[in-house]
Amino acid sequence: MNEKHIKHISKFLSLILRHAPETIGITLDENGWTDVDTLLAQMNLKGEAINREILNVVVDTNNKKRFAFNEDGSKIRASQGHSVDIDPGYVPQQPPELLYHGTALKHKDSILEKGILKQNRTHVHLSATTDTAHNVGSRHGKPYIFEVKAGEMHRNGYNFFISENGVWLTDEVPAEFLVK
Ligand code: HQG
Repeated sequence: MNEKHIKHISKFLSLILRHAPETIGITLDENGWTDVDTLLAQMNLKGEAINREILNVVVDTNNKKRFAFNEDGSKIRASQGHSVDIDPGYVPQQPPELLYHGTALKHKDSILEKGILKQNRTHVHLSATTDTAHNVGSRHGKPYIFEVKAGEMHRNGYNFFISENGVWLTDEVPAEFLVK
């Protein structure tokens, strides 16, 4: 299995486990989990040749650890990034004083006006480092990084979660909590 194939399967899994499970006729439970055997069977049915060994390699080698198995390995889910309405069940955490949000320069003015909104996803995604935020922002165009006063938000009652793969999640970031 070459890297290109691994990446292809990873992207396909992101589509299925975050956004459109119905594409291959599967469902996610309320916490985003789906049965591994059913997933593999339905992927094969739709022409995506895969078996458990290949799935394990894709999960293990994924650069952002996007997918996780449950304890006994019978279920799989995406750790963050969903647009499908699931509750990952993460426990609220105390965030660091500052977190970062990488976006495109073209969104800067709108964000300064309306704050950071979750758009199509279940949460706003924040990064612990400017490097990561830079990579996230570069996906959308010329990157721009906002500093978010996460500690202050937390003290004002906003919940923060950290996904299994280290992405900070919250519902929204009102503009007043952006560092000017
Ligand atoms: C922007 C990737 C205008 C927001 C990444 C972002 C992340 C606004 C875009 C994860 C806005 C939504 C999520 C406002 C927010 N006005 N634009 N008021 N509020 N936006 O892709 O955070 O590689 O849904 O800044 O690494 O870019 O897929 O969110 O530019 O962790 O695993 O609206 O996806 O992970 O874009 O990325 P997205 P995101 P993966």
